[in-house]
Amino acid sequence: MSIINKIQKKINGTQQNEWTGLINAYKKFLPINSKTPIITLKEGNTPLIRASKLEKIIGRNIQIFLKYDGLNPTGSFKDRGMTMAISKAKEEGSKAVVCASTGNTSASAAAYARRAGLKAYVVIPDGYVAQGKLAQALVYGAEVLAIKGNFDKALEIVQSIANDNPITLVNSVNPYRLQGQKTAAFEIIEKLGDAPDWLCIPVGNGGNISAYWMGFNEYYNKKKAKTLPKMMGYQAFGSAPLVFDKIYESPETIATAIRIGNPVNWEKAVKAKEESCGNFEAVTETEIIEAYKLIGHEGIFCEPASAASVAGLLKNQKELPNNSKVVCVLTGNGLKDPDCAIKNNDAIFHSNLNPDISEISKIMSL
Ligand code: AN7
Repeated sequence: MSIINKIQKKINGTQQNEWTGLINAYKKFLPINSKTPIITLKEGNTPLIRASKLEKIIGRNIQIFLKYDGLNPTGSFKDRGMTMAISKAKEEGSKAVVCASTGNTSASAAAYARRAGLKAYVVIPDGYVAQGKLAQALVYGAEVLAIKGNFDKALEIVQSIANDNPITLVNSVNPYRLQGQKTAAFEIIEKLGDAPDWLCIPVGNGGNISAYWMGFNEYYNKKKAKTLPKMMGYQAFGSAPLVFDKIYESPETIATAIRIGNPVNWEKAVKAKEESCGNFEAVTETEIIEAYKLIGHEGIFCEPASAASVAGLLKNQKELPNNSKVVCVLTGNGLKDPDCAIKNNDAIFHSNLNPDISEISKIMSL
């Protein structure tokens, strides 16, 4: 780059190596063209964090990394897919988008639609969306339609509406969503120098596991990775259609993000599991909360659905050879679901104290 260019870039406020979002970073791998308006909040490039306490528990020289996708702009991995879906909707001249959501998709769709100047309608299961996610959808200015029914019903409704009306569906049936989400696999390979042995991931609709598998395969085929990981997908026991190969009419779990009884990417998720010689497994509510707390001990706060990845790893650890490398995907930020955090922790909380130095210092046993 010439001196003039460098100075120009400084003046424009963009440093040479500044991260400008995953579409800019992975243009070559994404279905965009010179006319695509890039709608971005600089999503992607999330940290891969070594989990030393978990490594101590599992032992056998197994390396564990947490892909903290809860650090995306709206606090979940959905932003990876949404930057693509909304950019393409804008390119295609759409004026409005719609989605069904357990919460994170609605937060992300609302933010990116707002930025693009599109109207967003989000259909959610009334009473089953975590507070933080609902707050986001409202602040980003979506129109929220809460139904007396679960996510699966909401999806059925929005699919039908999007079929018959000029409105873009931004659930993971929209192929651009998975295209954007596959970039998380690229980032992992770039950081580790190869794919891990296992990729542990929570599964709801099966979109993300399919996107990761696509990403790992693309880098493998381009010789940017020497190996492919086993895809290990985890669902909550009360909501485990892929594990037990049956539709759940009334899915239930504390991990409301993955409270999904009839995954729309069913076949793709099964294909990812089978081609990779991976596994689907159900984890209990207790196992999810235990993992949630252990992740907290690493100094990392994720939402309960995300903790299913670590719960699953702990459950399946005996199948891991010594010296393996594992990545657990933390799909959403813990701040999304403060109710769960306040009800499920081992912290000591003294309330109703007098504002008195000696009383307070006594409690601190100083
Ligand atoms: C934190 O927001 O389906 O298997 O509507 O929010 O790709 O569905 C959320 C899903 C995992 C499951 N972790 O991913 C929605 C929604 C978190 C999530 C999943 C979701 P998929």
